[in-house]
Amino acid sequence: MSIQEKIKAIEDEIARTQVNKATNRHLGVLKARIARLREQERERIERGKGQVGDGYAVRKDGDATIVLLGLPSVGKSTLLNHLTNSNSKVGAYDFTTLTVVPGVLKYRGAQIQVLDIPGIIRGASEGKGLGKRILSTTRSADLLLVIVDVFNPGIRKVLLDEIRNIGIRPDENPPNIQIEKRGSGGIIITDLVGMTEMDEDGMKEILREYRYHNSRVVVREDVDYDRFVDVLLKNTVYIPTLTVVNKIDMVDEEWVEKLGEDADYDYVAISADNDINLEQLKERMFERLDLIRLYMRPKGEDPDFDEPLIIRNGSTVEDVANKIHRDLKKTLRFTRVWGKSAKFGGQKVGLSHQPMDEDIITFY
Ligand SMILES: Nc1nc2c(ncn2[C@@H]2O[C@H](COP(=O)(O)OP(=O)(O)O)[C@@H](O)[C@H]2O)c(=O)[nH]1
Ligand SMILES: [Mg+2]
Repeated sequence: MSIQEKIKAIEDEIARTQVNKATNRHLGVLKARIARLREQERERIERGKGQVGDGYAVRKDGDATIVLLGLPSVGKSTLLNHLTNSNSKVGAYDFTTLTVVPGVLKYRGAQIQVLDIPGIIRGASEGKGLGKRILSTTRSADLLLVIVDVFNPGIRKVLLDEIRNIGIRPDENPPNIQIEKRGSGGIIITDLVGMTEMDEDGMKEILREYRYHNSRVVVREDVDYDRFVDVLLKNTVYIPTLTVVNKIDMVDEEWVEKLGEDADYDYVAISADNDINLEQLKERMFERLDLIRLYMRPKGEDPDFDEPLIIRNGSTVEDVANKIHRDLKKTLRFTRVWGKSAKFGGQKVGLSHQPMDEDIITFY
């Protein structure tokens, strides 16, 4: 039986099983099995040779990487061309984009790599037709732009479900559960939250499924079996998304209003072709990426306000030093900070200090 057939067989069993309190655990175990098979399939693809139509390898470049996701003809190439320096082919027919097309968006001093990825959608759930580079490029994105058009915003849910199948958890944080493999002693579970979604026997069954016969588990968050399995999978990645509704030029105001009433999610309504709301989109992308700008001030000189250093919010002075030069930390005596994160201008801070947006920094 191929991996696909095994998955299908388990899915059939799930479909036959009534969902209730009594079957909850069994369903959890079945889903855990599927997740494990899917991961094996991904690993097989990523280990294997690239497939035809795979595109070329795109190096992760710039301060952050954004991947565009959407059905053919929603306007991904158009958006890429209008946001970046790219010159991607736009077609009124499907599948004009056959390779991964990169572009660079310069915004607030940041260089943001934007990638138009073909074919991710149809192939994803079937586990076929999806090249390993497309797979790994998508999984390493810092932000996924989910693009739908005004006529079919409902497809957003389908897109999000598809990327879940390749191990991406859109807009989720990793569950707060620690699992430690040990040499002996069986499975020891410490429940610090009073679990309501799982029970210890169910967890143990799943842990054995994943070869954690001896392990110590500390539960600090009340999650269900699906999210527990995410912790066991080696390759789960947690990526924020931003939904973009394109082609608003094709409908009237009433339609746009109705869209807003129906949507239970946050989105930016644009027209890529007519440059409507693209500035707002850039701002929201920057915000979702959670990047901050730092101005470096060489000793005794003025800060460099032209070229900020771009770094993830929550990064430390140590991260900043490493981004500038690998060896900088060795010769660094101390650091001074001006701005929002400083108690007073020119405060001396240590390596673990977290600068904030538009701080000025001097390394000594
Ligand atoms: N009216 C309108 N048409 C658009 C817009 N954005 C893209 N299109 C058109 O939609 C078609 C498909 O666009 P394309 O960028 O190739 O879509 P892709 O397959 O997702 O890359 C082309 O004919 C575009 O000109 C828009 O904002 N408004
Ligand atoms: Mg295209």
